[in-house]
Amino acid sequence: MGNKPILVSRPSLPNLDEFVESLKTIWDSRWITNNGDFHQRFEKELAAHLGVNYVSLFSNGTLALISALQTLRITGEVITTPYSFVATTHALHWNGIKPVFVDIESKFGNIDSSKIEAAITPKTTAILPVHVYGNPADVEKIDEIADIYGLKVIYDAAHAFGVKKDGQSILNFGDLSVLSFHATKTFNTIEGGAIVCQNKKMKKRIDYLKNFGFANETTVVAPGINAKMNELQAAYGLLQLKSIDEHTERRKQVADQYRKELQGTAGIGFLNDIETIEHNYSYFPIFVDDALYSMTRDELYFKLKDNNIFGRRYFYPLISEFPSYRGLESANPNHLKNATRTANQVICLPIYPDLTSTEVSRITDIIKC
Ligand code: T4K
Repeated sequence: MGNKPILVSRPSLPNLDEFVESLKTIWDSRWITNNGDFHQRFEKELAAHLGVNYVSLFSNGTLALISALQTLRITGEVITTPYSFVATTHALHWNGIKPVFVDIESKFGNIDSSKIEAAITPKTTAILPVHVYGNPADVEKIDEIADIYGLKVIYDAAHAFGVKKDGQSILNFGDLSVLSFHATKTFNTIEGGAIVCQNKKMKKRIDYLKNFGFANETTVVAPGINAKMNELQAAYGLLQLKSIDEHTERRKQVADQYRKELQGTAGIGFLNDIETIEHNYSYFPIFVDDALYSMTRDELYFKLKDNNIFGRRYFYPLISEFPSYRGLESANPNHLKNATRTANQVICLPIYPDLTSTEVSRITDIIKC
């Protein structure tokens, strides 16, 4: 019992009876995908919940990212961060775009906005920052740079479901924001994702692109892809909206307990809440400084594993270190010092709504001794 495996995340599921009711409706209707009733309702309710104008649902976050770049016809070079999940850069690669990596700031792990201008070339068309762990990137500065240089901004908001800055959704910054609803995310539709946009015209283009480019039965306006969310997942997502606030509150309690119990442990750093931000507590990263802590990050990571605690080193290695990207000039680690250090220090500890306080203490006890 004491040694039960604890994974980094555990998906929250909707009420099964309610989901079965939705399934019965779908079974009766025989409408199982392609912009059905549940899909349309979920888009509307999600937009209202998030406080955004328009949501286009996708089958996953990666296809949403790839399609967001297509939507804005991004080409050439795009400035991005190496400190993310590989999907961020892969989306550029799948569009034939050259990623240009810029270092992160060392406080929250987001792209360092003060280094973006130096990376702009005549080929730069856009900036693709990530709100890492749900902490907002420097949106005002990034949007200002984009305005000055005539660049587009697509935020990879895969971690930022429900995050608000000064009471406003973080998804309203930039041209487009992309969400992931993967099983491991704060809000899941098993697999899934979305693009958030500001106006109807843009939504129309996004919706064409995720459905092969069809504008009507006989008109294909662009070489689109098939990235539609089906009715079962949309119905599941609608039910998930009922419990998301309660789950976020429970995640906050877990994060607070971690902070309380790890406070003062030499060599273990963590992120604190920012006053102006409504957080979603999607991840709980700790940063191991082995000059001050009794062991290296990897020694702690494997010690936790030996105790059946499966944290994850999100995001190690850096994307810029993978074979597909390490040959790029901007992948030179000398220019990515903060990112390299952070990737070598991080462990994301388990966090999910039903992680018990006893389990949190079991984890912190191992870290503290
Ligand atoms: N941009 C960013 C910044 C992202 O973080 C991601 C995805 C994307 C874009 C792309 O979005 P999607 O196309 O995925 O919608 C996981 C997720 O698969 C991935 O969605 C996520 N980021 C990434 C950070 O984490 P892995 O390779 O670590 O997954 P895996 O299978 O090792 O699972 C992680 C942990 O969760 C394990 O301990 C097991 C546990 N788990 C997993 C699943 C699937 C469960 O307990 N139940 C489950 O059903 O990538």
